[in-house]
Amino acid sequence: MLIVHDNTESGNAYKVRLILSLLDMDFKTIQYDVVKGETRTEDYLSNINKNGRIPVLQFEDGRCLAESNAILFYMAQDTKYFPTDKWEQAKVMEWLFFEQYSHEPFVAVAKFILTMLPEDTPRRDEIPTLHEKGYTALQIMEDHLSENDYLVGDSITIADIALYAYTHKAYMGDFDMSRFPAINQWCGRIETEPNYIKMF
Ligand SMILES: N[C@@H](CCC(=O)N[C@@H](CS)C(=O)NCC(=O)O)C(=O)O
Repeated sequence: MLIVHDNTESGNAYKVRLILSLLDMDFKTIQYDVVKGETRTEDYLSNINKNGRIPVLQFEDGRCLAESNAILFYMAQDTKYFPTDKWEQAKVMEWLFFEQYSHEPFVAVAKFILTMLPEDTPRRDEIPTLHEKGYTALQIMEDHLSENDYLVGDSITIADIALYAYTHKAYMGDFDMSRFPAINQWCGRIETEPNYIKMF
């Protein structure tokens, strides 16, 4: 059976659980406390991911694939979640890179600091900058989704799955999501997909 090296608080890991569920695949999870450094042990670094992070998808033959968006791409090929048209494939990649460089480092990290670290952490000083950059990313999504039901084409792809993961929990990083009606409607569309599972 497939194994997800996982943490239930992680949107990156949730992307993996969500695509596996949407594809109706069986999997089990192994949980790691990332704050306690459980992904940084010698055993984990040697056998699961030398980059010391979850998520990792481990196949029955033992091979391990890290990086949430690489896992989405691997699992979605030849399914309805990855388009066949080359331009649309490239547009999916555009959103996946956007997610990793312009969205996740701000939207996800604000949630991490406010929900996973102690209330007196000095990292709370980062929140204003994270909000400024996170709001910029969310506004880009809002502008696109005001005119389109999905990020690419006219049905759900891994671009939507990747961006949905941290966007639908952005309020936990104190982002005011009432500013983004098109994003909220798009989240609702994703949540009607057969075999959809919640993050928590
Ligand atoms: N680019 C990676 C990011 C993975 C990542 O940052 N994982 C975090 C949890 S969301 C982690 O494992 N942190 C533990 C650590 O860095 O020690 C992906 O998309 O999978």
